[in-house]
Amino acid sequence: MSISGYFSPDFDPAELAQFYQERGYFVIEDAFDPAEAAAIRDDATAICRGQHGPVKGAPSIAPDASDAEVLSQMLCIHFPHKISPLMRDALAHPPLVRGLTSAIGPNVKCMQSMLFIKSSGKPGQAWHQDEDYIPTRDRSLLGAWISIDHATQENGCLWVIPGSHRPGILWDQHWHGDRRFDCAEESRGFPWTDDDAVPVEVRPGSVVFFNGYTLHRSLPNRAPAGTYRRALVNHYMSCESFCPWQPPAPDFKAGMAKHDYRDVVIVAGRDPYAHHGYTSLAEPLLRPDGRTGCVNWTDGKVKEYHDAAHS
Ligand SMILES: O=C(O)CCC(=O)C(=O)O
Repeated sequence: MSISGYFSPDFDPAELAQFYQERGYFVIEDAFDPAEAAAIRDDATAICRGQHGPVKGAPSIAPDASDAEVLSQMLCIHFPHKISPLMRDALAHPPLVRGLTSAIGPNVKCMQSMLFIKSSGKPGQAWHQDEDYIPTRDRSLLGAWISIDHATQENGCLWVIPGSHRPGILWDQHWHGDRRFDCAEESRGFPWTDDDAVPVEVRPGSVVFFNGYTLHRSLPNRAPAGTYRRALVNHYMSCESFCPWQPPAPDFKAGMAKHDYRDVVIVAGRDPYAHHGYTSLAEPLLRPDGRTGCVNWTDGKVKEYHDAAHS
């Protein structure tokens, strides 16, 4: 069995599934070839420029703005697959789907994509578990983090705590007040320390898969100006689980256990809830990055982060 969790695209599914069950993550190296990764990278810039249509919350972009100017104004665009045919195809890229079916089971659906554009100096994301945000009924949530640059410790690669998915506990989240990270809250109170974490450095085109209960974070991009750490992250779950996500109305409470979000793409197998129908609800939107409008940075809760790279 792979000790490091890095598998080639011709991996043995049983070996990969065993690693995933024990450690809560794995990597498929070169799941996208260099040309495919470069095409996603170019398309990411086109999305940021608004060339595929509007992105809610995004600033207006002057046609003569340089790529660097454009990319520096973005941190994370949610649902790029809604406007980009290439990002839509990437949801079901065959080597990626093999990884998903080995880890989740034969029937897999996708409910979300996110495009992270981490320019030099941009913050990371504090420790968290993705099932805090996207619940499943069978703990099947899995993030597929498609690297479109070389992700290194210097430019803010992903870090995971191996095995942290196994207790099946969602740890309490708190506002961190730490400028290394964006506005999302930090999970605390778990029995691991930063020393238990491993960096997941990957080449462009490689994919990091991690369970929805696996604690993970990323640090700021401290590489020189002009160095990006971009990733397309898609989230999947088993088709057998309802997707009790995105309540249909702000005051919707009754029936959450039966709620089944239907803006999903079936990427493998069959959907036992196909009779619930499918719909299009999500729109592409820009997430504020903590330097450009997060309320947490303006209400006195900020702990300054002293770091030469950020002073
Ligand atoms: O790419 C990053 O910096 C963080 C990604 C992440 O935490 C996630 O997709 O859940």
